[in-house]
Amino acid sequence: MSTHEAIIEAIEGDITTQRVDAIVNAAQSSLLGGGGVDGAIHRAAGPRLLAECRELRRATYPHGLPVGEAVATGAGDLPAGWVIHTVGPNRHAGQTDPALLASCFEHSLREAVKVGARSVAFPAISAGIFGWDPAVVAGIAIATVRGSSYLRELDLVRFVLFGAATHDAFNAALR
Ligand code: AR6
Repeated sequence: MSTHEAIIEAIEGDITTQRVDAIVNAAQSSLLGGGGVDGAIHRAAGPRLLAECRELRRATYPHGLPVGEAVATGAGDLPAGWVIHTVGPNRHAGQTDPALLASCFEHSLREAVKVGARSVAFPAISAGIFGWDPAVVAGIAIATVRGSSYLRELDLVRFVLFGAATHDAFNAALR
């Protein structure tokens, strides 16, 4: 019988330097880059990532990636093997449904398992430019990952947070 249990942890750091199989990008619907963690990931990954995103837009998502969905690409120059792009709900645009944010985490895990990743790093999706309270994001993130059936296929889910306050919020949610 398997006693496998994935580790779920939270650290303070920069997600672009993580040596995990897949990192998750808090993207925008256009998939063509932006500010925040999205900008940092595209800068560190280099032009191959943008080229893959442009191709995804052309071939699969001509109208952009919908909020709550997730899609995987290669990771360009990053140490990770894949980038999983997901679009969080934008509070400033009235997107306040927690189910939309939960679906970002769930669909990202699904994509990770689909490409064969065993370790995944997440940022605090929607807790920056999209205006969600980091403590609320932390609660939804941890509950969704813990409850996900995809967790059985993974060894590690690491939340990589910018700033002590967000890190504290995730540690509180883990306890
Ligand atoms: N590593 C880890 N976390 C980071 C990093 C990094 N390198 N850089 C920023 N963060 P945000 P959102 C944190 O704004 O709220 C973009 O323009 C940041 O401090 O990146 O989902 C996209 O293109 C915050 O805690 O994402 C979209 O248009 C968290 O990551 C929009 O912003 C998320 O902040 C998405 O907004």
